[in-house]
Amino acid sequence: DGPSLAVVGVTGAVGQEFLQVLSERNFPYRSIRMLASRRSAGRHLTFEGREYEIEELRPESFDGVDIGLFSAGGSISREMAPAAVERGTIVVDNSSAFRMDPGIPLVIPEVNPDAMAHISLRRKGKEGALIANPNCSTIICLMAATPLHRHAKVVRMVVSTYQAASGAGAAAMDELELQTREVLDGKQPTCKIFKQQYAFNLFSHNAPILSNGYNEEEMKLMKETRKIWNNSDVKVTATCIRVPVMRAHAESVNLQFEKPLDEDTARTILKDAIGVVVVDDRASNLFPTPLEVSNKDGVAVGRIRQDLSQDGNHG
Ligand code: 2RA
Repeated sequence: DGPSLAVVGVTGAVGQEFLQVLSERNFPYRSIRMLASRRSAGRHLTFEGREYEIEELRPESFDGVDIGLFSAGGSISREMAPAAVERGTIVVDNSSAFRMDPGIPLVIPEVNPDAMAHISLRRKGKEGALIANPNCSTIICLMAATPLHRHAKVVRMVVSTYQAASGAGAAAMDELELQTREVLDGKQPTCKIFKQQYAFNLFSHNAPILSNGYNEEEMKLMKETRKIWNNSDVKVTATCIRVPVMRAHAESVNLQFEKPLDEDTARTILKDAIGVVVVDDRASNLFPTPLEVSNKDGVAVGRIRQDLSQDGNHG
């Protein structure tokens, strides 16, 4: 008789991933409520051999719900997550709505589980709680960088991301496929999700650009890293790019440490890190690729090497 669940945004790309992972991990739920907007309410979906009716998301949806998994955008989370918490639900929110709230834990379970240690299902009086899930590009970066940080203290991190269509949702993945077919057929590509052609192209991430010249995606990575590492001094800068790949973001991460860290030690630390797989075959020139890691949980790390620009000899 495990916890009762609610999945908010169940028809979206992440909502579907929630169900996929719950099933893969044999999560011991007692019951699940499938919640979405009025547009999807009434439709049916089958999960683990049972048929469910998708219900319209309302505050009352959370009566008796132990855990609510949210991924329906920031405005829905801002509107509905507090109502769920009031009803005693532990909310895990995938949106950016509460990530930088000082009182809300921003958690990567493999990295900083202690930030949510005070929240337990066996809580007295069933008071609810809210846990914020970091942005995907932050998560994959810190899964690899944190074990190294804990060993040699990162003082500066420079990240370039190569983000897949999946980060922009199911409709963006559909548009990439459609455009690819259209371009190959010599037709004008349909550009609804992104203002420019995406197939056979790449562009600066579609998040709005701020007055400082960074886009919101880059600011998320920079701010969330400081919060998760509980270190406001670490220098972080990022450039986020959208690339024509269906799933799995890729990143280049350059780390400067306070203490010396040689390549072999870094490699050993990464090999031992939870949720990290080292794919670094120089002889065959084989390194992580999005196709290889799609639909897998681990973060694949390769091209591990000293930064020659830092140790005086320039190769
Ligand atoms: C993206 N990380 O890829 C953002 C949101 N999922 O667009």
